Amino acid sequence: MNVAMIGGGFMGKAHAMAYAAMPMFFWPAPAIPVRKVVVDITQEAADDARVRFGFEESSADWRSVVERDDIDVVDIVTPNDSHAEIAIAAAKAGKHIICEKPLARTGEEAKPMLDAVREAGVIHMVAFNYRRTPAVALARKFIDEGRIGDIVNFRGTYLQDWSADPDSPLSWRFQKNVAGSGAVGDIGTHVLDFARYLAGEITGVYAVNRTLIPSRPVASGHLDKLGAGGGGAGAERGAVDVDDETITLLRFANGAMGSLEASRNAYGRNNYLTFEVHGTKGSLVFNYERRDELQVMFADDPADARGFRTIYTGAAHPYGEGLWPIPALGIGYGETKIVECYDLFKAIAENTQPSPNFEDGYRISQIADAMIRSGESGSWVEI
Ligand code: SOE
Repeated sequence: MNVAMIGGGFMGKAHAMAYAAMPMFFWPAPAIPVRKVVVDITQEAADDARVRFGFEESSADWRSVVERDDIDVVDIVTPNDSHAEIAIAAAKAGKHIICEKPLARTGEEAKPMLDAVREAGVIHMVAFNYRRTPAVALARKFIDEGRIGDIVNFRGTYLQDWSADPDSPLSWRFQKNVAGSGAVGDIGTHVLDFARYLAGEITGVYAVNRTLIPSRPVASGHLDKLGAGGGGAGAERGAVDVDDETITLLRFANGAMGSLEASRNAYGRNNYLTFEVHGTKGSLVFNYERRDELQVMFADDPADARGFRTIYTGAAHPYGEGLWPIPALGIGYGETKIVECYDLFKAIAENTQPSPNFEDGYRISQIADAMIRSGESGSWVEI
């Protein structure tokens, strides 16, 4: 199946690698992704991405590319402000779509995207890849099997430090008109995906948000270099108009309660995406920085052997049939994207909607909006 990838940056690298590697891991593959066309903002950048990421063609015009008859799948790996326009055009052209997270800048912007894919009857996916980590999928399996009973509490964090330096650049991720929100939309939404995946639907939020660093050096060029590439301390500074961090309380439809913390300014935390889920019969703990491991505690273990133990994921666990045969050989960011790619093409081949899809993306955008509103009003917001 021919893929048009719109965007050749950091996420483009991850997705291109997954298209190449997916059949090497999951064989027979549900379909072979063909890296047909890559699009970037200039022809020069697109040519560079074509050579680097192994695409057959390059273009600087996404509109004509998404309409091509020979394109089956449109992959949106651009900054958040262009997701809606590209997705709606791709849906109208009858293409299956994978879109990077968050689906859109706001729930209001995400809704017409959901309407468009529903109307077109295409397969759609939003790229919350971390639930594809085998240990996370294993946690879900244990929950589905009732191994920890009814869920009573979910605690999730996503802490990074790539923007902790006040002189790191004002990338698009700090501009509301491009990103929609800050830590809430960029990384808090990954925790929301975990929360919904493991503990069920979220019905209310109470958030405390703040912007810790109100201005940053203006970034040059269009590249998303995260913490690097700014003009440094002496450079012209621009205003940050999004949140830097959030602490949010969560209420779930099933009566569980929970919390979410997100910050990109937490020195020493790199990709500290964690959850702890407590049930009436046990607990599960995960930390992406140790992503081969799931900590489990089952309350029905003998009293003298109770406590957390560590399961290293491998062939016996979710996606084990395709990934590495020995536990602890090492799951990486790339593997989560390979599994995501596998699930997308499997869904296309079987004509079923994968999860998370645009419906989940829309719901998560609504919850993120509620977190921002709650932070402004200082009160609970029902969703
Ligand atoms: C930056 O915070 C970022 O690149 C996020 O946008 C990604 O979704 C996350 O997985 C890694 O960090």
